[in-house]
Amino acid sequence: MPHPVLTALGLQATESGTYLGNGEWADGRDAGILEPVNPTNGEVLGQVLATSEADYERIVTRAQAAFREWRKTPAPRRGEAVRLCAEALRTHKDALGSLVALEMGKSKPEGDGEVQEMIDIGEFAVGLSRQLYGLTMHSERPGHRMYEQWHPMGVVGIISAFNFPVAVWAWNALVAAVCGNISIWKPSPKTPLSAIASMKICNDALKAGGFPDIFFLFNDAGSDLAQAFVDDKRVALISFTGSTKVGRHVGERVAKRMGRSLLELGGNNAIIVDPTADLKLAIPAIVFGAVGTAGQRCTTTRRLFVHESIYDDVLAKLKTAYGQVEKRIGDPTDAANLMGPLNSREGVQAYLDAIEKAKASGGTIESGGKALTDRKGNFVLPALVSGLTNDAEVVQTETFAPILYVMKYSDLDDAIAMQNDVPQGLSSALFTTDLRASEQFLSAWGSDCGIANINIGTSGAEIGGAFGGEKETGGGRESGSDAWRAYMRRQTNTINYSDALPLAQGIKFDL
Ligand code: UN1
Repeated sequence: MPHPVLTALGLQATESGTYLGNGEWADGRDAGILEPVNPTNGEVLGQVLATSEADYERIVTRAQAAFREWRKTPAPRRGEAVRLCAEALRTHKDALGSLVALEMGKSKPEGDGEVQEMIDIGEFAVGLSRQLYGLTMHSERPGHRMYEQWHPMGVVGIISAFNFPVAVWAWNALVAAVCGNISIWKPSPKTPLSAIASMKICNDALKAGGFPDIFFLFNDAGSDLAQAFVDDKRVALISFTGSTKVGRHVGERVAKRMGRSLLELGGNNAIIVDPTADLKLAIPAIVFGAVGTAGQRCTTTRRLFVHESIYDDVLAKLKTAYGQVEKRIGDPTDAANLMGPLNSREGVQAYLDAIEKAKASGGTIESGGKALTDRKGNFVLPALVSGLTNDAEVVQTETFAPILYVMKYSDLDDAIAMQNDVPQGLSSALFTTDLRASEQFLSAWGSDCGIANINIGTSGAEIGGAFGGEKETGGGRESGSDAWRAYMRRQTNTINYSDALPLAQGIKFDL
């Protein structure tokens, strides 16, 4: 019997991981089987039939054919298709949020929050479908008009990570769809069921609304198909979310074939707490940033710089708060719990290795630092580590687990310099009530990250802004603002309505 959370979404114990279009799901078993594991108890949640090479070819061919039609559909009409998806996601929010919590291991409110992000980006994309604006320019030549317009790219590839198994797809796919693209999704092998459920919800809504296929899905049991996908010239854009290590490889491969890539890679995000900070805000923001999603967001708070005058007080308050969190670690589908398990055994090992390294480098474990071996599943205690400097190797490394390195500073310039002194550049925050400190942090000589916040934490970004970061975070931007441009090609048009042929720059070429 499948888990009731799967049943609620109409999923069986064995599901196809391949959506071929035309309502068909592949049923071959030859390409291997994925077995996503419930991180709460180690039990296999279901079987997902992986995609064969032949079926991958079928998907790309069908996606290309679908694009030839979809690009002719007016953008506001494409928006209507996305509106139906957002509406269907709203109807299924509770069930899909529960599946995300179950399969990924994040808390139920965070699972629901992820589905809310899908709905929000869908609604954003509907509005966007009437706002894909280009500029008009004044030509230097008489009787000439210049303007630019934005055309769809074609087939867009989306490779998503286990930590946001559904929202990141929606950020990409729903925006890409109103832009006139067809998308092919390769989800994380750790969370294929959440992907299948999302596809079914959206594709059913499209079909009921009389729309054609615009979303395809494949699952790879190994990494051969994913490699082929990245190298596939027919895929105009690869949007990759995941580790810096894999992202670097993806970026290089896509660049080699002169494709376009959008990279959302690792973060090593910091919060600075200055002497004027309102600790009523700072403490819960730090704890949610460090402990939320069990430290498995790319925006998770991993480093904390506290002014020396309040350091002892802040550390004591954090220890108390961590003690409260410890009492509410457990089954993420139970809404009473604040923290679920890590997604995988490897995640637990990475956490334990980092704790050992922190100790060996002279760090003090102020709270947590252990795996919970008294129960099944991948549970760990969130860790607070003091006594390390920002240049320690373990502090410079993104460990995808709830470990917060707490450091002291005396001068804001130094704190900002330390915050910036990591390879990654995703998210950052300053807690202050001092206008000068706030403006310095947000200035060109302040935070070097793609996201810089005042008096809110590093994670939990809204979809309305462009999301992404600099340096080894990869430079990509997706979701809101004008991130849609990444999914379109710009065309500059000059129209001569005069009866002469003047050349630009005054060049004479008289025959
Ligand atoms: C991610 O961790 O990959 O800002 C994305 C946040 C979420 C998205 C995180 N809105 O935490």
